[in-house]
Amino acid sequence: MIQKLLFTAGILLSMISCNKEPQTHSTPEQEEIKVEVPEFNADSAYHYTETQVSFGPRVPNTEAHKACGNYLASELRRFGAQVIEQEAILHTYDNKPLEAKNIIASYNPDMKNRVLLCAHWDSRPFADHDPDPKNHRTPIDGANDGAGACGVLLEIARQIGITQPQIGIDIILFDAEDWGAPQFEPQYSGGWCLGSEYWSNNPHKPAYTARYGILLDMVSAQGARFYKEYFSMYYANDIVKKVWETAHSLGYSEYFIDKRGGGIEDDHIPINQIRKIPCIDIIQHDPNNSHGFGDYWHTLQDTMDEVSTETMKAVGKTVMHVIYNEK
Ligand code: AHN
Ligand code: ZN
Repeated sequence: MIQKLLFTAGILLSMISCNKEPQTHSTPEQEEIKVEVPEFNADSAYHYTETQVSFGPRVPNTEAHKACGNYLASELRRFGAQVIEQEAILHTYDNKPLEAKNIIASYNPDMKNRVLLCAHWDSRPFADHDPDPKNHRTPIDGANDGAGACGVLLEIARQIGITQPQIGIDIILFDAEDWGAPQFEPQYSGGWCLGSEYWSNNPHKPAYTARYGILLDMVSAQGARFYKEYFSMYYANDIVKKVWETAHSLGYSEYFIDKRGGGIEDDHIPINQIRKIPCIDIIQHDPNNSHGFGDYWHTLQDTMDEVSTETMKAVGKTVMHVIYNEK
């Protein structure tokens, strides 16, 4: 407000003191300070997504999961991050032990001002929403539900490795998000977000905190729409506003809808409630679907065929503009 008044006063003064064409004068106040934001390469993000999917479903306790976890950690190291692989035995809704690994990549780890970016890297062991009940116990590719958001974060990591923003960044790829109780076992419930819950109780650095967090979940599908998720607005409404306004300023209002979505139990819940870091969830929402997600959700149709570089670009570019504008 004060800046606005000074700016207006500056224009008025220059108009009074100058007798012709005052609008051609450029005062320091009129020069916009623009931050250089590196380009987000959506083809790279697509490639990182495809590579994850090529391992097969990243279901904890499988070889594909182990191999993909090593791939993600080694890529993040290649992009110059300090990487911690946080391993833990976590327990499913029906008390099965899972060999889980959160992958934590830090840039400028000693900086106090930090932003946390996160996604889950595991894929669901059950296609329990598949139209064909024969597929309900089959693990999914999770091209969008898992790999796509990690693909976006890997490309952001690559860019940060080249040009650092003015703040510290942590990128966490959480494990064991998607082993929630399946539809075909209605006697059970819960079991989601085990990796983020573990990290929230056991952060990689004691008393770790960040200004805010941005969780990406299902941000790569063709035609995806992102609505303002309920818990994100409850815990971190200023971040929701900042992200949506940034997206709109970049021409992505078609993707980032200025409407409320429902509340989703996702990795941002333990981050908000246990770690107490205000964290939003950018997650695909389809109001025409009874479950609220894309048609492919928890089906065998969640494949690379559904992945769109355009959607990934809208999200990747938006998140990069947000973090490179922080100081
Ligand atoms: C529930 O269905 C309870 N939460 C959705 C979280 C999720 C699953 N995100 C991706 N897969
Ligand atoms: Zn899922």
